[in-house]
Amino acid sequence: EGVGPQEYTAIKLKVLEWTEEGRKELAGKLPESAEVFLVAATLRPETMYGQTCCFVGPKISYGVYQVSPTQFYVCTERAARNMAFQGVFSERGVFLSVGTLQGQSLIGTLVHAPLSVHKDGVRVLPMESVLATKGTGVVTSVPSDSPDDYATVKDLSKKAEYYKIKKEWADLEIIPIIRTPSYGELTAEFLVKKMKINSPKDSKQLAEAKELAYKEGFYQGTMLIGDFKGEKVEKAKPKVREILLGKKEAFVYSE
Ligand code: A2H
Repeated sequence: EGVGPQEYTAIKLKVLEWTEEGRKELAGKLPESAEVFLVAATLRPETMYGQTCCFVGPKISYGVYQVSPTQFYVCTERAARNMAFQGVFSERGVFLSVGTLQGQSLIGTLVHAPLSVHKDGVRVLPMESVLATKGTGVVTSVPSDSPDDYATVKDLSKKAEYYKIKKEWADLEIIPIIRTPSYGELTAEFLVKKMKINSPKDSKQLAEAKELAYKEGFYQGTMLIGDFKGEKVEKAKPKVREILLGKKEAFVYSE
């Protein structure tokens, strides 16, 4: 981190159902046939089978950027600018927003998460620690393998009323995706419990857990699911990424 450019896999989560607020804010701004995608930047494409929700920062402002006459991407303006210079939109360097949405208005949106075992879609939920200055400002949640994601979904489930969400949106089943010798089949849960992390605000411990989970998963992990079940993560990771890119469910995004 911090050295040279970071190459992310940008995952396209298609909107299946808007919230009331989202619908209002975008009324009249999209063509009838529009397909809108939340775009989440990830470094762990091999974990996408385990997506259970999608995080936005409730106070972050997102744009709705035109990709083609009928396709639109939701991300921060900063990310759209970078995408424009990476040839993601039709004209290099040009990014056109047809509307803006507060993260708060996106909460509860139903989206399709590529490769996820949760085929009926997953919900957009709030995460306070999403940075507007990194990636796309959208983070797809894999609580089996990301300690941050695990701590956040547990907190959301516990305080559903406070967050004004439905508890079941945070309670989608957490399926094992990767086995490692040190942490078993649910790396994030193991580390969060072992390190006694009680809240998504325990940022120092979460940073440590994230480091451990990432290294162990990458170098020692074996896939438990999907097209490359039984293969080492190191080998499977680029192959899962190629599948997503090939199906146009993802694209390369760097910064
Ligand atoms: B990762 P790096 Cl399973 N704010 O994806 C906060 N976090 C962000 C972000 C933002 N604006 N944009 C991306 N991220 C998260 C999967 C995953 C991730 C797993 C395990 C670890 C992990 C599912 N969430 O990240 O600072 C995204 O979460 C730990 C390395 O650029 C992205 O990959 O190194 C990762 O942080 C990028 O972090």
